[in-house]
Amino acid sequence: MSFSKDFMWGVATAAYQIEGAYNEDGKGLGIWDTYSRLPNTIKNGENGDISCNHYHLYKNDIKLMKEMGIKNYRFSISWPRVFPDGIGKVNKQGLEFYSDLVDTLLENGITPLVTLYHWNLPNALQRKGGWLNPESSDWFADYTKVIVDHLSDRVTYWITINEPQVFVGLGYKDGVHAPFYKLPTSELTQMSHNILLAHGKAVRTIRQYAKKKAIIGFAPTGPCSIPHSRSTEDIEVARKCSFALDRDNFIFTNSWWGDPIVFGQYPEEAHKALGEDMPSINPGDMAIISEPIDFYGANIYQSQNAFATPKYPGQPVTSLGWAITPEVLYWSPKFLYERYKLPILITENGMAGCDLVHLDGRVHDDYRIDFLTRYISALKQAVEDGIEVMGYMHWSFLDNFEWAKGYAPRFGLVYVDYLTQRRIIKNSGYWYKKVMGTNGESL
Ligand code: GCO
Repeated sequence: MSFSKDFMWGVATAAYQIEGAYNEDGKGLGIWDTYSRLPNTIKNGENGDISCNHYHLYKNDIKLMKEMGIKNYRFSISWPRVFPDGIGKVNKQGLEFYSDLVDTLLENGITPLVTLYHWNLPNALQRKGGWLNPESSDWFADYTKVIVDHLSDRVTYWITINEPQVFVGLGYKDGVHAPFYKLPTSELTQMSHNILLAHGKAVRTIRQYAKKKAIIGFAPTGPCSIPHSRSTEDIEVARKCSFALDRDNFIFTNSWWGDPIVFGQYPEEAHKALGEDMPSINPGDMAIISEPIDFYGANIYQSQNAFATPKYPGQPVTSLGWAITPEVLYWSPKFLYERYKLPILITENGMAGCDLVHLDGRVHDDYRIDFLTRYISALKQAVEDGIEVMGYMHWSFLDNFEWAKGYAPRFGLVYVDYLTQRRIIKNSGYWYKKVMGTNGESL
């Protein structure tokens, strides 16, 4: 047994990282539009103002997708493009953009997977306290309703929130992502609770208003340990590490977010570690948060746990310094599946490279082909061992704006020359075409 016949091969992007057109056609500003202008926040003072100009070039980009044999595309909707003030007045042109995008995808035989929140919170809402405001989950539900009303006749796959671990952890705890805050623990827990409620209310909204069957999940990330050996003991140590939680790291864990969503309760360890700093929970909250979902998304890049997978001198890393640990694409889906018992969708996986155009005009990113061969083979092994995996969305389709790291780290299967907006399919793009076309048999 290998990848199922209906295995979803695809690519992923996020609005702020590729769209550009940050102030066009009635779009409002998000926290990334505004806070990235603060000095000394983003590498080289870069931002997403223009980026890949995908807002204007999406038809070409979709043509390119078709040429590459891409059948599934995970993208995100920019909340401030649709609601310039976050709530209230809808920007018709913003909605039309996403409607046209979906139409163009479908005309080209590509299935859209919509992410509702990939980090660019409307600035107007941040000014009202953002995710700390007790009304934030209702704002998100209202936004979701408008998107569902307009797209659910054509969209089946929905992802509520992308990586709460990272946007809360880096944006509000460590202060290295917009809006660059360092909040106290009690506020971080309350904010988490509000975000979980936003997720749950969005799930309810999609279920209630979708015009056709909806398949819903979210896209978290989290540490995964790789066992030292295949002994039961080592596997259990790695599993335990993969869900462990303490006072300092709780935001970055799998269980802080995954347990409330799937089990309807915060992990026992969280109560112990956080005590009085646990959020205040109103009656009915946990039922909203644990509204049933259909799949568990997972953004998986590297095994990060120093205990089970120690770094060693000369260990191969990507251009962002992330350890190359292919087995993580075996163990992480396995541990997540065995804990949460939901089909897994790999919502992101890929590597940053220092890609460049060679003298022959091509991008010879053989290291990425090597990386992906190893990682996707590990995923294949997981599937062969009975882990239910729905699909694999490569991060990313295009090189793009890598948040605080700017444009230098290139994650795309397609190279972007930001000066001319020319796209060049990298060798890995041609390679991936074959993998998708043979349903993984060519690996
Ligand atoms: C994330 C986001 C993406 C990143 C990617 C590479 O994981 O941080 O979902 O927007 O660009 O993961 O870091």
